Amino acid sequence: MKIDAVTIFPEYFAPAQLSLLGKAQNKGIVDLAVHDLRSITSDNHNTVDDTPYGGGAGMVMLPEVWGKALDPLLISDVDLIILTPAGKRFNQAMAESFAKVNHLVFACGRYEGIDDRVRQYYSQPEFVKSGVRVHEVSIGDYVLGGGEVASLVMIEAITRLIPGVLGNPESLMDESHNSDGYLEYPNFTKPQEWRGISVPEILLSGNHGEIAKWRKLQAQERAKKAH
Ligand code: JFE
Repeated sequence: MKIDAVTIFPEYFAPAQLSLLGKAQNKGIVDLAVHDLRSITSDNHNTVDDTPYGGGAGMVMLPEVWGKALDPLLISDVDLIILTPAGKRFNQAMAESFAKVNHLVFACGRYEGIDDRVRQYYSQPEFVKSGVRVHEVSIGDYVLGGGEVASLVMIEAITRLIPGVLGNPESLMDESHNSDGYLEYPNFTKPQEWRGISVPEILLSGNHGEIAKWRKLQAQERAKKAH
């Protein structure tokens, strides 16, 4: 999978070189390119923002700069993800569907976000015909300083679902049970007793049928408390 991220803070993507995602890049399964939006600017001050029409607080990112950055990336068969707190909420189903695509482009805004005409422009029928799909996505109901951290969250959730990225495909198999609330049972490892607290006996029984039943019950109890 080809992934482009466009940002004025490329350093936010340094953690993408670590762990599973870093290895996936070394293996050639994921090809992540981070583009510095400032390098696209042509004025002496590297301006990327201006005051909002209609007034109000803060600054808005210039469509001209974003157009120059995105035009060469949005050729065909590509999903453009514009991060915004007003977008569709990212979830596991969305991660699974994005894990199947060829090319993702993350537009990471700052300030009060990107001039809305950027979204409008790449949503036009000519782009739809050439396979450009635009998505406005939020990772949750809180306001971040910009789209970088949200993109990193999405990239991690998506890329670990690509075949060959996760070392052990069995840990992905269990996640498919998530819709029945199977994923969120409590886990235990050695030692059998720690600071006076014992591992539940059932987990030492070797009875896999009973263990599965117990885990399902535990997950359901947790789900009741959390949601
Ligand atoms: C940007 C900002 C005030 C945006 C109305 C670009 N889930 C999620 N939370 N926050 C974001 C995503 C996010 C994504 C991109 C962003 C926040 N900001 C900051 C500040 C109002 C805003 O939009 C700029």
